[in-house]
Amino acid sequence: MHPDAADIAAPVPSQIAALFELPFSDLIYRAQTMHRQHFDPNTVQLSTLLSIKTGGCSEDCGYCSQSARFHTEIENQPLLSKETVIAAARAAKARGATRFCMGAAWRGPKEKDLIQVAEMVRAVKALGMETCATLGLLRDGQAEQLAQAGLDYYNHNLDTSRAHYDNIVHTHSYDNRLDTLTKVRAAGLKVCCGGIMGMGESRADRVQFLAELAALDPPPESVPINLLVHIPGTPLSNNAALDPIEFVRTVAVARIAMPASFVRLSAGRSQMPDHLQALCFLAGANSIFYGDRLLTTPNPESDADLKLFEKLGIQPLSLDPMPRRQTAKA
Ligand code: SAM
Ligand code: DTB
Ligand code: SF4
Repeated sequence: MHPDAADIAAPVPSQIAALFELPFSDLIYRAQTMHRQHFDPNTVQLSTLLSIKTGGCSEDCGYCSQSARFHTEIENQPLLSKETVIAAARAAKARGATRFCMGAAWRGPKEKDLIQVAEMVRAVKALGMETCATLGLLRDGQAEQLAQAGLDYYNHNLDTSRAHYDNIVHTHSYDNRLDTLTKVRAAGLKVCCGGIMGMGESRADRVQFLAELAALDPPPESVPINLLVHIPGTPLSNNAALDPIEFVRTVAVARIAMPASFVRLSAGRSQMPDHLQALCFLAGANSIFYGDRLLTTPNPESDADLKLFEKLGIQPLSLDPMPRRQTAKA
């Protein structure tokens, strides 16, 4: 946990709602001021994703290309070999990523799967990278197995408000997700937990969603804010696009509500012009997914991201302990 996190009282929904209502410039000023109290404003953390098991998932999450219940265009892929995963992690490290996140299209891992994933985690950790996994719901003991293998972060998103969740997912519940987050914390892992904007939720849902995240004790160390990627064949494929200014507001409110957390500008960047991404960084986003693929959809090319960073004077975060003011401020 960031040392400041324990001192920060979680904002209640009415306070979060009031932030959303602020004039845009006032909101961005508040977010930027808060950001500068906790982080170097010109440093952004880079995580690379790899889908280690793709498609054929039993769940019915209405946004997802990988549910076996929807007719999408993805190719199913069983669990990758450890060698393939190591090669991808090495390449990510060579490009400058500090964290490698392994994602699997499971409701949750079976015991035999987890043994193999634990081996992958050990190998990626041995490369000197931070490790993250997103494998779905965990049973008792599984988070501990991952922790023992050297896992740093577990990604498990609440995705939206409790009230809206039931409109999007019917095969597991919000409480199932919270239960896995409790197990992850109890095992001593860092929590990566965020959501998807633009799933037809109201602003009140975004308020409740951010209040849920901020009330986790401690708040997640990493908060991915995804913009829905419209996947043909999924129930949400024809959803109206979220107003980009409302998306930036959501990033800014997340920054203020969880001042010591890394806020990741996540899925959806391929659809965002540079100036919209720049506004998100100004609003306090300080992490991205880096590499030309997310799980099943495209992400900006690394070269394009590095060019954008250069234009904005942004440095990638390094795990090297020496560089000045690169990590969260103590
Ligand atoms: N199966 C595991 C689970 O559901 O937790 C891990 C993989 S799942 C694909 C991880 C996260 O990816 C989801 O919780 C969601 O936030 C995000 N995601 C999936 N499809 C998306 C889409 N079309 N647009 C934006 N984010 C998406
Ligand atoms: C997260 O919040 N976003 C990532 C990661 N955690 C696993 C996944 C984004 C997926 C976007 C759609 C796809 O590529 O399938
Ligand atoms: Fe399965 Fe995860 Fe996709 Fe839901 S989000 S369908 S659990 S892969």
